Amino acid sequence: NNGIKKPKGYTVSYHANPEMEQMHFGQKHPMKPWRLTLTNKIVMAYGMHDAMDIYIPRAASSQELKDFHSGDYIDFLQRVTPSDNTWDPDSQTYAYNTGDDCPIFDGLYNYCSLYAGASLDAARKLTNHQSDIAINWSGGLHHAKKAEASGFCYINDIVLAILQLLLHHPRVLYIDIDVHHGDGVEQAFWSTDRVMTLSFHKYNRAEFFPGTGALDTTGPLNNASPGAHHSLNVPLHDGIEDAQYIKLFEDIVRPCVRHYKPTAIVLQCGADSLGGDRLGCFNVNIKAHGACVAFVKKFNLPLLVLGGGGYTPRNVAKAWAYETSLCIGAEVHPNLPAHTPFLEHFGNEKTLFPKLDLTRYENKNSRVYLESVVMGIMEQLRYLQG
Ligand code: TV7
Ligand code: CA
Ligand code: ZN
Repeated sequence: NNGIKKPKGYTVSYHANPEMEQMHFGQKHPMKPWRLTLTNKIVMAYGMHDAMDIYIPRAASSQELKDFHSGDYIDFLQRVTPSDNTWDPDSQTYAYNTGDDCPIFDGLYNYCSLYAGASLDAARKLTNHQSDIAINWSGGLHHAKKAEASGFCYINDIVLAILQLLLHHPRVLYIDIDVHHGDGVEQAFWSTDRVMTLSFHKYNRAEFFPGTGALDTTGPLNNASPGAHHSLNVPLHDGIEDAQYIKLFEDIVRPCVRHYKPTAIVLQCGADSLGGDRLGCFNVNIKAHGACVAFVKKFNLPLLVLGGGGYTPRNVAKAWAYETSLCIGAEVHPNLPAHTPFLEHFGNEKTLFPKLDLTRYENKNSRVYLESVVMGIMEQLRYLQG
């Protein structure tokens, strides 16, 4: 096992608690915490752990969770069990929007406090200057609201981590490449100019979850609110391809950094934007997904790297392992090491860059459409001057 040397001049930390990887949302549920085991196995098989500081973070305390979430919602998560009847006949819903997307399973509170604890630990390593890049693949659960679960997310670890960064940083840029709109983070920082949120996602108001994130949703409409023009959205159609996605990402992120001048960046790397994802509808390959991480790294700002969605576990694990290698600046061989555990799980594609199934979604993003999206974003950034 020939490990990888620590990068020169900067420190990368990796925050993972294996306790949460055994959790089950339910048989048919697309969210598989086990994808994190697969990710960590590939990372370790390459010897990448030798190049990073590895932490097994403690769970977040209920007090820490309440820094964003309402007390009654956290108390509910803490005491609820799968056998409780949380159906409310008056509102015809389950409590706090739990149900099919956000089931109540055994160990739910432990799961939530572990992934939130890992993001908080990662953020603190950045604020106390022990890390330059901190990675938590179990985090990135961007849909959770103050007092409500949503879209497989219960606790918004991203909001909690950004609140931690804001104790030391005047401006944080949040970038979200999950195929879904990062609505929970956008909503939490809607009326402040200390966080700029930028989400790339499939957008179709009626047909694709969560239905928000139009190009003209940019913050409070009242220009007197500090949050005006600080929520940016990049709505996309089915089937966007590598070259288009990379160019779009760079053409938008570059001016966002130039105009907003963040002092820290949080990057949510949801892997459901990969081609062949069970829930996603883009045609992005692992190299192109990783190119976004590499591009953000080049700004040399304190960087928090988080996971998110990703529903074809074998591809999720490869993408996040590859992105870990980009963070440490290591060139790794594309072939998975022969001693990688679960190697048989990858069939005959024992490489970091498998041929993804790009046949399911025709590309509906024209050059003209993408140019109009970039222009729409640039128009918002012009308000930031001065
Ligand atoms: C960050 N899509 C989360 C993305 C959250 C997407 C949804 C499902 C789904 C849920 C299941 C399931 C599913 C095959 C897919 C309007 C509904 C339709 C529940 C069945 N199979 C992230 C959330 C999205 C649950 N929800 O951004 C149990 O797909 O579209 C919806 C809402 C109502 C609820 N029903 C789905 O990636 C982590 N859910 C199988 C079993
Ligand atoms: Ca997104
Ligand atoms: Zn998603």
